[in-house]
Amino acid sequence: NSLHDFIRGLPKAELHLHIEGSLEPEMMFELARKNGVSLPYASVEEVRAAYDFEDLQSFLNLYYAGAAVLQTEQDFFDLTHAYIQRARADHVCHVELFFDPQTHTERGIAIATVFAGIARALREAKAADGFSGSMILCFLRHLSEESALATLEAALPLREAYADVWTGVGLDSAEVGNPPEKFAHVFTIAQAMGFRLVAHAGEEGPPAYIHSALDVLEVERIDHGVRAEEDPALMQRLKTSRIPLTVCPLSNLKLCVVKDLREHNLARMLRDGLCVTINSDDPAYFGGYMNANFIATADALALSREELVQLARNSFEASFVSDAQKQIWY
Ligand code: ES4
Ligand code: ZN
Repeated sequence: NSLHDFIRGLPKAELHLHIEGSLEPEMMFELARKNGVSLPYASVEEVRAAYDFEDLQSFLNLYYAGAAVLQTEQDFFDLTHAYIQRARADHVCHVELFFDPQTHTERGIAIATVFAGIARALREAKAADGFSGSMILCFLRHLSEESALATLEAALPLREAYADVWTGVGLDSAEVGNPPEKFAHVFTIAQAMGFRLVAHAGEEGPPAYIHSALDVLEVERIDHGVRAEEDPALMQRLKTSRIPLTVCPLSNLKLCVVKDLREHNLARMLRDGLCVTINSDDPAYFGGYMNANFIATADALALSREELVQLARNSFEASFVSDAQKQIWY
């Protein structure tokens, strides 16, 4: 299929990728054995069989359980290195990856261990073949704002040492019942410190959460945002401001945000002029990395080559790299 080959060869940026969500069952088992962590599954096949989700929470339960096998700096390096290899194979040349320190510090892992392993893999890839990557620290929204503030405070001593890779903060985990405004203070502080800001909004939550992510948190991108379509005024706002949406089609399918990819609103929003991007979210859990997301979406929604090029261009436009670097990429 020549359209599929065309997709594979397109240079792209990935802006919505939870590094803990790139933990493949094989590595999960290997690390569990090495670190003496017990898993509630007997085999890799059993783990894969459990990846049948009803909603975001049913996924998060498994995702946090899986992440418990990550313990050492080398584990975080190996995880990130494996992701980068897969990304490069998909012609992803830039990633702004999410990581969830609270998932690890709550288990007694030092935040410095998490930073060191992820950053070493990103730096090594940059030195080896120019692969570009940065890190967005995400706060878990099911936890308190005090916990988010404590996490930012614990990370601040690392800021200088990781200035080349740690560019932003974000907000993820269980959306409904945990609106953006719960994290107003921590985002105000992060903004004053010069961090770039993003938040998950409008995945399962209502359009009002997208409004408050923009107005209260003052984020520069919306992660998911697919429920924006329910609010015409919001759609107009996203269109005129070119606030990017980092959409994750296979994630939306696996978490039953849509029941069929052919019903996904990605093409409508793209054709309406919004800055829509395609991303993989948690590729080890949702059935595919970047190209799998592009190909499944292109097939389901009959995307044209021009539209696929627009999606790839949008990914660079929406990235947090310098304008000079964007000029080079598109
Ligand atoms: C996530 Cl799909 C999704 N939504 C919200 N939080 C997350 N963390 C990891 N994947
Ligand atoms: Zn996500």
